[in-house]
Amino acid sequence: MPHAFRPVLDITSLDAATYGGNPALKVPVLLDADGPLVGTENICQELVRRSQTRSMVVLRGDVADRVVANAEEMTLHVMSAEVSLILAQMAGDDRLAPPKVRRSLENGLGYLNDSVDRVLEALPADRTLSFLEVALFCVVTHLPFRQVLDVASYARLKAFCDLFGERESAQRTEYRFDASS
Ligand SMILES: N[C@@H](CCC(=O)N[C@@H](CS)C(=O)NCC(=O)O)C(=O)O
Repeated sequence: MPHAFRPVLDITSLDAATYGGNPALKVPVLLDADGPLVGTENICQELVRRSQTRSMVVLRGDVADRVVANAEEMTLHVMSAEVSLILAQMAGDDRLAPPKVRRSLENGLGYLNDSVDRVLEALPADRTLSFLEVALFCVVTHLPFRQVLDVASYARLKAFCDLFGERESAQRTEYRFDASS
């Protein structure tokens, strides 16, 4: 479907208009004729609805197995802890974040490293894509990209990322900083 990507170049902006009208001052936001749709999962659900590939995609909560549910929660926790650390870093001092934030991020990654193989086995074998795998790949590769954490010691997660990173979609969407011109 035709679309355009509009980066937010100043993530410290206090103007909701900078974020497509998101009052939480966050990205991503999907803007279409119906107005803004905020939140990554909402946007994923909308894209899956439009693409009519629901049966091939595993969204959060689709799998009852607790190992998957815990990994979904832990992945989102690691993401949000990373955002807190980045915001503190941007404020000039990452010690501004309570020590618990970094510890819980490392604990979460350790948990995911230990469980990732069981998690992948518990996902439906005929899936094309899962929210969990995309989110996990994104956060594990984003941590070193933003120099928040060296993830080299999380060997199972690295193996997962190496494999998932072979997908054309992953290779075409590597992280980069957008510039205004
Ligand atoms: N629950 C939201 C979280 C969004 C989020 O934390 N986005 C980050 C991406 S970098 C952000 O906008 N950070 C800037 C901030 O929190 O000020 C979602 O899933 O979309």
